Amino acid sequence: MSKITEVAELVEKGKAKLVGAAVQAALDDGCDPMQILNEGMIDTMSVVGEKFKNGEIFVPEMLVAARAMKKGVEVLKPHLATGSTGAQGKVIIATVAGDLHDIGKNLVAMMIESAGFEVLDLGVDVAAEKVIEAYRTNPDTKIICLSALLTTTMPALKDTVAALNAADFRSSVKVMVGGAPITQSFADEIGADGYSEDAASAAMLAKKLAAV
Ligand code: B1M
Repeated sequence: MSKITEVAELVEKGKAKLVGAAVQAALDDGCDPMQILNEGMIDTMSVVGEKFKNGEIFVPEMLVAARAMKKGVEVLKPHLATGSTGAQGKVIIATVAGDLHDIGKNLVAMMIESAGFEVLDLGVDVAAEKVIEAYRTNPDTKIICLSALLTTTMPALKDTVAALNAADFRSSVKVMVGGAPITQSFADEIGADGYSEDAASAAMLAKKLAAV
């Protein structure tokens, strides 16, 4: 079995205590960190999601798989994040109200940090007012990044962007959105400045938006 397949199996089974060592073994074996992340972890979460959808597993299994992935990402982080933090400016990031998914948001935060930004992570289930309050306390923020991972929290994303669009500071900050159910056309429709599909392209987009 390949080292990456081992990581994938441990993530899927939710073996949080063993994943770190398996990721380290894959790195020691010369595997590309991005490949370990994509094939060993992100693809595995899609498998977990499919199994959940088909009724083969339930919420607790999804939760332990998520915990295991987080442990693996901790070991990968120094190999993925290379930038000098803060040089590009400040970014606020949050998962919107009603949504508890944070793995994707954390990866976006990590890649954006790695691209040289200082990241203020507000966590999950964040109300629009909290995002606005965070900007007011950090008016040097260049970009506000919002994740929504459920179709049922897309309206919360829309409302948060609407609240930001109505704020007096809107012309001083860019708003980026993303998450599995989000598309470019939804981002355009709700009035965000940018959308990207994954964490790596989110970091590239952040650099582009910060330069405008
Ligand atoms: Co949930 N869940 N979940 N879940 N969960 C999904 C999302 C689901 C697709 C599973 C399925 O049915 N196939 C489904 C949503 C269906 C839908 O929306 N129609 C679902 C459901 C239904 C639910 C509950 C409602 C289940 C229930 O209680 N009955 C519940 C809701 C809780 C809530 O939020 N209120 C729930 C709960 C949970 C857990 C708590 C158990 C756990 C989350 C733990 C955690 O995050 N700490 C969980 C998990 C693990 C998943 C799956 C299996 C994996 C999510 C994940 O981490 N993916 C997921 C299935 C799936 O995704 N296929 C599923 C890996 C991650 C790297 O990808 O988050 O997409 P992702 O992030 C990507 C991109 O989207 C993008 O970049 C990231 C990295 O490449 N991106 C951005 C994200 N944010 C971005 C921001 C940007 C740009 C790009 O710019 C700002």
